[in-house]
Amino acid sequence: MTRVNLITGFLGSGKTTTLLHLLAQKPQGEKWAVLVNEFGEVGIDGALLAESGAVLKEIPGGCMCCVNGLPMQVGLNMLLKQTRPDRLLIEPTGLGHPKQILDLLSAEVYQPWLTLDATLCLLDPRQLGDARITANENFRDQLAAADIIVANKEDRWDEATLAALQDWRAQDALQRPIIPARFGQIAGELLTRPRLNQQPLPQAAHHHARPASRLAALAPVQNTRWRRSLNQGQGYYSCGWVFDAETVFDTVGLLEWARLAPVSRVKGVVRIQEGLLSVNRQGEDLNIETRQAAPPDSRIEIIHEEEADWNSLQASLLKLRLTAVV
Ligand SMILES: Nc1nc2c(ncn2[C@@H]2O[C@H](COP(=O)(O)OP(=O)(O)O)[C@@H](O)[C@H]2O)c(=O)[nH]1
Ligand SMILES: [Mg+2]
Repeated sequence: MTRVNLITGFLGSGKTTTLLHLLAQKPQGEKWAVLVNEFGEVGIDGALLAESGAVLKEIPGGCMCCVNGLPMQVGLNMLLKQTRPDRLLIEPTGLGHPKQILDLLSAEVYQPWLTLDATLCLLDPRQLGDARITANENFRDQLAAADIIVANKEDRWDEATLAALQDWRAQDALQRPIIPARFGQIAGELLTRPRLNQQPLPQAAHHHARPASRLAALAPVQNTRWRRSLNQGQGYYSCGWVFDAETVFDTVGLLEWARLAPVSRVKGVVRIQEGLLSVNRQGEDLNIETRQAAPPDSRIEIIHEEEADWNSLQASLLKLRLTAVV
């Protein structure tokens, strides 16, 4: 039997950061696996989790329950049957539908294979004050489906944040535990708590559709040293680039580019002269780390509420390459 936890939360709330912290607490002798699903076409979280030692399966390119219904099931089956992990942690995209994923995991075919444990929802309580986010059905469904709320980014809260969180709690009919956290530093023991939430969840109003123009949009910039992929859905747009293993970026220029790009989310794992660098920005929260495990390429992804000027962002990014320019 594999015990499964869903780690949900809106875009940039700290799911991957929390996963890394939880993986570091894996009891010796247990085998853990991670299924990570990203909104963008270019998977970044997999590269961030690669050093954790867990068996990893990535599903990029949109909510796994919608565009990737079948790949998700195939990926899940393979993970369960080939790896037989003691625990499986699933990170759906910040724009994912928790109900469909939970329904799938509760389906009869999986009964002999897995037991659903507590669903943890990462919440950046500052987002409770952003009407655009609180109106988002995914944001609301993620909170509704949770057994435990992890109120993350405590270092960034002010009095208004705390008041918003207290208001939310006062209205929570299930009075679920709210665990405050910094950088997702929570006790691994939370994973072993049972799934208790039986609250019926609304059926998602609409599934993400892949825009017909997606592949067409790729064609004009396709070449051998790098490629770009676009995605859109649920009122969000993403643009990602993958560069080959020989491409090296100017460190300072790249950090400035990531800091100043007029978009809400930037993620990347890129090659620089000194080695490998991960850049992760949510709003004004910017995190930079050097990395050990080397993916063979550099990958960068940006997500925004509107279609941004991808071409000019791309032009400035391309100028930051130090090597062999095609
Ligand atoms: N200031 C601050 N930043 C955080 C905290 N937790 C995560 N972050 C940053 O928030 C950004 C998004 O985190 P990530 O785990 O990638 O979010 P995900 O999209 O939900 O997987 C990254 O830059 C993290 O370093 C926190 O507690 N405080
Ligand atoms: Mg993530």
